[in-house]
Amino acid sequence: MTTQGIGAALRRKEDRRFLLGKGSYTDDVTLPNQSYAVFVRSMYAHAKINKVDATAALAAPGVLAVLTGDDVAADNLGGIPCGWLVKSKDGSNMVEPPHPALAQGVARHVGDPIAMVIATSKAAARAAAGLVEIDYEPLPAVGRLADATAPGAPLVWDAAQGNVCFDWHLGDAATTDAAFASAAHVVKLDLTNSRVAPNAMEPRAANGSYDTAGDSYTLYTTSQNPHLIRLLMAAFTLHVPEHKLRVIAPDVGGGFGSKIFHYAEELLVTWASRRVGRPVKWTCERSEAFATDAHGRDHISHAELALDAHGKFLGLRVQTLANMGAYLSTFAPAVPTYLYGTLLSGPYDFPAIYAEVKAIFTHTVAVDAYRGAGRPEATYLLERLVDKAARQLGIDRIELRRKNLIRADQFPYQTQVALQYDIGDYHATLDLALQAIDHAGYEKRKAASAARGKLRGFGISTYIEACGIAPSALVGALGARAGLYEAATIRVHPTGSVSVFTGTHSHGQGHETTFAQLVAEKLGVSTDNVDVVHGDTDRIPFGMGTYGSRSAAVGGSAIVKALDKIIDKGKKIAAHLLEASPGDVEFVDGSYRVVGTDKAKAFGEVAFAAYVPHNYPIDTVEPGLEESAFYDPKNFTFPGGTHLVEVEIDPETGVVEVVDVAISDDVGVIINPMIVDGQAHGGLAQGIGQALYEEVRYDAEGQLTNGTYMDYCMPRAADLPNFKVGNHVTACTHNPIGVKGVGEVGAIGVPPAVINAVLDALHPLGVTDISMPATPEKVWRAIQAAKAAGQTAGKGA
Ligand code: MCN
Repeated sequence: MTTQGIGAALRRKEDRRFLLGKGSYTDDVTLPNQSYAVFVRSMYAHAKINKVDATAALAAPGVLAVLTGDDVAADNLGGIPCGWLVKSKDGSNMVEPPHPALAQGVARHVGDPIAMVIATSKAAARAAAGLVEIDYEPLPAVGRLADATAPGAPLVWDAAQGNVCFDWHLGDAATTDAAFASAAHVVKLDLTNSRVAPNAMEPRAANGSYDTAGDSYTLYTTSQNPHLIRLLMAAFTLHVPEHKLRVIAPDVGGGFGSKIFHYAEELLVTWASRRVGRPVKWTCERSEAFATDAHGRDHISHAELALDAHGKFLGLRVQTLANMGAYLSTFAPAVPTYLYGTLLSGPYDFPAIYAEVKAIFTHTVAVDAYRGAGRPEATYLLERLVDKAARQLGIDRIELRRKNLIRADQFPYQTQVALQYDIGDYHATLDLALQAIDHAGYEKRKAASAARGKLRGFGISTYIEACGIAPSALVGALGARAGLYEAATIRVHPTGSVSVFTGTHSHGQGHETTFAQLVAEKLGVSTDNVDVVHGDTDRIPFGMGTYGSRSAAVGGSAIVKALDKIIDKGKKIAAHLLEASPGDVEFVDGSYRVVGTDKAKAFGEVAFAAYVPHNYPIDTVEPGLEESAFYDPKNFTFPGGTHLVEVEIDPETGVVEVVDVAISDDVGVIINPMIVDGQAHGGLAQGIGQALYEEVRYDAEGQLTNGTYMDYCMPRAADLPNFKVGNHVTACTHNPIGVKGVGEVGAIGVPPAVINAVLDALHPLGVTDISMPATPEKVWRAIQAAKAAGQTAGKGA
C-alpha cells in the first residue's frame, strides 16, 4: 500500500535541483560557436519604415549579420499564424492580418521587431544594434482600447474598419430581451478589466542551431508547449518537415500563459542559425519583455442584470470590447469569446444570457491568454454586478448569491451560453469559506479597525471556471485549428522503475511530482523510482502542452490510461508466471495475485519477466513493458468556489491592505494537497496584484509608459497575508481521476473579491465605483471626490 499516491502531500521532486540552483534554463544552454542576437525594435507605435541602413552595424566588431524584413520576405518565411478562427455574428471570418516575423514596411506597435543583429558576443550585438539606422515616418496611432472605435480613429489595418477584428455574439437575444422586459429590477454597470503583463520570473529566450550533416534544426525555447511550436514552425513559418526540427523547452521559469504562443524570435534565431552557420541565442531583457510578451485582459464592458422582485436572476446582457493589440497572437481570438462569453453564467442559474464581444485592434503589443484567460474577466464582471445588485435592491450580498447559485441537485447543469457543467456544490464552498474567515466575527473586526482609524471592507466572489481544455471536436467546431487531447507514454524499465513521457509541460506546476504520484497510485511504485520527461519533441509523444489548467485533467488522464494498459499487459504476464488464467488475477497494492489465494508476483518481477522473457507467454504477449495513450476529454472540467477578502484602508493615504483572505475551491479529487495549495497561493498573489497594483499603461499615441519595474508595481510577499485555503471536493464525472484544474483558480476568483471589499469599505463615504488597480492615489482621489460631492449635496440641501 503506497502512501505516495493520490492525496499525499509530497514535497516537490523538482525542488532539489531548483533549490540547489541546478535548474537548466534556455539561457543556460550555450552551444559550441554560440552567437547572440539582439533585436532593433520600433520606438513608434505606428510608423512607415522608409529604410533600414545596416552599413555601420555590419562594420562593427564581431557582427555576423544584420537581418531585416526584406531578408525574411526573400527567404519566404511564413507569417506568425493565429491558431483560432472566430466568426462574426454575420458569419464572416475575423480579420486576420499578416504578421511578418520582422516588420515589412510598417511598424505597428512599440517593440515591433525591425532588424536582428547577430554577433559573436551579446555585448557586440547590443553595441551594433545601436548603429542600425532606421528612417521612420511616424503615422497616427491609437494606443488605447477606449479610443480605438471612435469615428476617425487611426486604423491599425485597412481591412479592419473601425479597428474591428470580429463582432461576435453568444446566447439568445430575444429571450434575454423578454427577461429584461418582465424584470422588477435592472442593474447596470460599466467596467474595465485592466491590462496586465505576465512577468514570469524567467524572461523569454530562444537558442536555434542548424546541423549541416543532418540538414536539421534544434530550437531551445522558453515554451509551454514545444510540440505546438514545432507544428507551427514546420507548417507555417520555417517550412521544414517536422522530423527536421527538434524543439526543446528545458526548465522554464514560469509562463502564466505568455509562453504558450509562437513568437517571432524563436523562428528568427532558428532560421538565422543556418544563415550565419552558428547557433544563435536571444534572451529577452526585462523592459523588452514588457513591450513584447503578449499581455492579458484589457476589456471594456457594459453589463445589465435583470432580477425579479425577490432577487432571482432573470437575465444577463453584456457588451464587451476586447483589445487584441496590433497582431493576432496564437490564441487571442479564443480568449474573449470561448473562454469568456461561455463563462458568463458563472456559478449562477440564469434563464437567459446574451453577450456581444467586439475584438478591437490597437497599436499595442498583442493581448492573449494570461493566467485565467477570459475567465477572470467573466468573473470580475459578474461579481461586481452581483454586488451592485445587492446594494441596489437592499439584499445581503451573501444571501443574493445563495439564492441564485446553481444547487447541487441541478447538475449536470446546462447554461444558456453553451457549456454544460458536470458537477459542483457551490453552496458548500460558500459555507466553508465563510467559516474559514469567521464571517460571524466580522463586525467586531470592523469596529476594531475603525478604532484604529481604518476603514474595513469585506469582499466576496463566487466563481466558476472551465478548464482542462478540452474535447477536440468541440473546440474544432468553435474555431480551434488544433486538437486539444493529450498524450503519454509509460516505459517500465526491467527492474520496475518507470519513465513517464508526457506531452504537457511543467514550468512551476510540479508535474514531476504529481504525475509520479499517479504512477505510485496505480502501480505501487515509489515516486523515487519514477522519472517524468517533458519538454523535448524528440523524446515525448505529440502533445498539446500546458495552459488552461489542463495538465492534470487531460495529461494526467492520458497517463492513467497508459498505466491501465501496463497493468493489463502485466496481468497476462503474471497469469502465465502464476499458472492461472488472466481472469483470475487481480492487481492490488503493487502485486498481481490469484484471487482467493496467496499466490502473487510483485510488479517488479513481472516487469523483469517482460524484458527477460525466458518463461513467457510469447505466443500471445509481446516482450517489453511500454504503453502509450492519447486522451481526448468528453468535456471541460469546472472548478468553482468562493473567495473572501478583508481589507483595511487608510483614509488619509488611500493605501489598501489585504488583511485576510479565505478561499474554498472545488478542484476535484486532489492529487497533491501541498501543490494544490501552492497553486492557489500563486494565483491569489497574481489576482491581488491585478486588483491593487498592476496595470500596463499605453498613452493615447501608443507609447508604453510603465514598461519597467520602476513603474509597474508587482505584489511582494509583504503585501499579502497568510492565505486560508480550503477545499471541498466533488469529483469530475468524466475523467478517470476525478480531477479538475487548479492552476488558475486564484487569479480568477480573487480580483472581484478584493475590489468588492474596497468598495464595501468606502461605501459609507459615498464611493460607489473604483477600477482596477485600486492604487492608493485612486482610492484617495475617490475619497476626496466623494467628500466634495457630499459637501456640495449638503450645501444644496
Ligand atoms: N493538481 C492536483 N490536484 C488537482 C488539480 C491539480 O494535485 N485536483 C496538480 C497538478 O497535478 C499540477 C498542478 O496541480 O501539478 C497544476 O495542475 P493543473 O491545474 O492541471 O494546471 P497545469 O499543470 O495545466 O498548469 C497550467 C496552469 C496555468 S493555465 C497557468 S497560467 C499557471 C499555473 O498553471 N502558470 C503557472 N500555475 C503556474 N505555476 C507556476 N509556478 N508557474 C506558472 O507559469
